[in-house]
Amino acid sequence: MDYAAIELVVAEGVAVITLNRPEKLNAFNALMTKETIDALKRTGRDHAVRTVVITGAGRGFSAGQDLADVAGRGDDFSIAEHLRAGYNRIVTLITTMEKPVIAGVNGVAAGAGCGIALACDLRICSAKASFIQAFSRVGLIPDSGSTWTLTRLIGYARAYEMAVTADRISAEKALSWGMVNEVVPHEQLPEILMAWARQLACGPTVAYGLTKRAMYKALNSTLAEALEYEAQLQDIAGRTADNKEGVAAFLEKREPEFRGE
Ligand code: LHQ
Repeated sequence: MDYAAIELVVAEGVAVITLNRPEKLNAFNALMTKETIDALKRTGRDHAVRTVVITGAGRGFSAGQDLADVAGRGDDFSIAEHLRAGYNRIVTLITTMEKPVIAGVNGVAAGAGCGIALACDLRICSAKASFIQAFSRVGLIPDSGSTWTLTRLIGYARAYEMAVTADRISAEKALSWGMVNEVVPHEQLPEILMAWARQLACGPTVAYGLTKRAMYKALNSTLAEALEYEAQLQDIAGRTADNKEGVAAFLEKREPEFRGE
């Protein structure tokens, strides 16, 4: 599709958004931010898309904010507005999209690039991937949701350590800390990433989306509230064609053919 700073390819129920400024390690300039928001809205709305993949072209996933793009802005430049109009929308679109979003972390994910990878539902990483909460290197605090996602994923002490040291965390360490789902040999990342994506795209999409909604709500609720919300959402899942198909397939001892409905 006609983007300049990203690529969007949709096939077999999978949308792949590739951040595409490899010469700048896919740092986010204004155009890339605008196009990423547009692609996430488009893929979120498209019922033919049942899984979204976000990855990077070249040797990086994303180096976060393009610092050259904001360096020349005057005193009236508001970082708060920049975040609200850009990264906050990207993170909200990813986390509220009722289908799985997978980060294919092909290389370094720094600053807001790290935040965006952390906002995805799953992270499948190349052995060459790394994560840097680079913000403190430029005198800033973690943004793009990192204070929320990282503390929940790896706990306060490790999250704070990453923030104040801005050290590069290797893929292996990220795996041992529970930040990522799988680390694979670099050359095999595209193939393994697409295998994950295609498998999820053949799944019960409504249930996957409701699972995401329920788990996000559960992160900030009591057990009693979570039990009640599960009951409400299970009522919805239980009315889907995919629920009927799943049960029928089990009883008939065959593989289910989910349609995402
Ligand atoms: C870059 C960048 C980059 C521009 C690599 N910008 N060119 C929100 C609101 C408003 C303001 C500010 O920020 C934020 C949120 C944030 O994201 S703050 C954090 C911003 N990101 C960083 O501070 C990371 C900066 N980059 C790095 O520290 C390194 O590039 C890492 C460690 C990611 C990778 O290092 P190397 O593998 O050694 O690559 P490199 O540094 O040689 O970069 C390759 C090229 O990419 C290079 O360009 P050049 O023309 O010299 O070849 C870099 O200048 C460019 N690049 N990151 N964020």
